[in-house]
Amino acid sequence: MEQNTGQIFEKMIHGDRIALGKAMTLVESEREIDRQAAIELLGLCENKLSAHDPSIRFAVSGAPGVGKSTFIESLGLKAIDHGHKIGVMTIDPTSSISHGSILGDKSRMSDLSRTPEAFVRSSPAGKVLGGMGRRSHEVMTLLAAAGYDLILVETVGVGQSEHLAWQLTDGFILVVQPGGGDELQGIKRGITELADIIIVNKADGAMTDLAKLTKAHYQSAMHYFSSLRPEWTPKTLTCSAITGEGIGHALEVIESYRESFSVPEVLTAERAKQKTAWLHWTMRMTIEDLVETHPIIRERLHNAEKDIGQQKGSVFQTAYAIEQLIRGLIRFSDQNNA
Ligand SMILES: Nc1nc2c(ncn2[C@@H]2O[C@H](COP(=O)(O)OP(=O)(O)O)[C@@H](O)[C@H]2O)c(=O)[nH]1
Ligand SMILES: [Mg+2]
Repeated sequence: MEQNTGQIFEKMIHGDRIALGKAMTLVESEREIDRQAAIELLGLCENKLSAHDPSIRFAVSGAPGVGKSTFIESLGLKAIDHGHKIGVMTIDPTSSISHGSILGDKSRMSDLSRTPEAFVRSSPAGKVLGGMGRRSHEVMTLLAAAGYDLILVETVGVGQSEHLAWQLTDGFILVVQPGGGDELQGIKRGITELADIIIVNKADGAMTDLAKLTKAHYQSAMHYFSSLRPEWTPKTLTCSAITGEGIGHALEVIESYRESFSVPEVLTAERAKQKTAWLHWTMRMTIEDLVETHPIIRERLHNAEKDIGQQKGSVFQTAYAIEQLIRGLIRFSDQNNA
């Protein structure tokens, strides 16, 4: 296995897309044997990136239908013209979140997907929180090690997951469409506050003027927020992902963001924060998994639900008893390992 992992690594860092695809499948696999190989592989990537990490990683967020995928395609193609290599992560539309109602993001990016300088990964939904999958941090690591310098993660744009997307990436791009305030676009004020770059998309045809108005609205709203990054003042711009108008400017802003971010101290500190956030999150997921799949706990929960349905017993007492059970199980394994 070890040799195999080394081979995959060597191939993927030298531009072999099949090897990179294999690496991604490996890190997304839940099989124990794959997990071990994935950890080895990720270690090699981490090592390489600690010497030089060429990547900047953005979350691309916004309500469904505002044009995130179309924007990524348009921006990605433009960025490739400027010599970038683009890595994109999206969620498989057959996921439980979108109920298959959202057109496959990868099919929205068909030109980009076909370009050798781009790699578009549609991750299985599995346990995802609004676009950050359990393995998103790993996939970003693989993309960066393979030399993709502009990494874009399309998120689904729901609630608290945006905060996680913000924590795990270098920058937060919020895509909105002309008209309406945050509320009308289904965006919580908190999300606007996270944005480093706000893109008012669909600034074309009859919507052009309204887009300018919307931009002004966001620009004045931004004055009331305190900046979350001392080295950057959030920017608002308009563009059309369909006509390409304004996409060049969006790329310039992204490049200047990258410059402000590429100061070694800033980058090192930010990446350390991201790793820590990811560590905590992935541990929480593991604990949740262990608790939910433990046969004894599962049975107790199942019985508790039945009791609640039949108005039997006290829910507080039941919760307390299960809590004690979980504590007991952890203590028991502690003693075994001591
Ligand atoms: N007029 C116009 N339509 C756009 C633009 N960008 C995307 N759309 C359309 O908006 C719809 C949703 O786009 P999509 O990229 O799938 O949105 P997402 O759900 O945010 O990823 C599609 O019908 C796109 O063709 C744009 O710049 N101008
Ligand atoms: Mg999309």
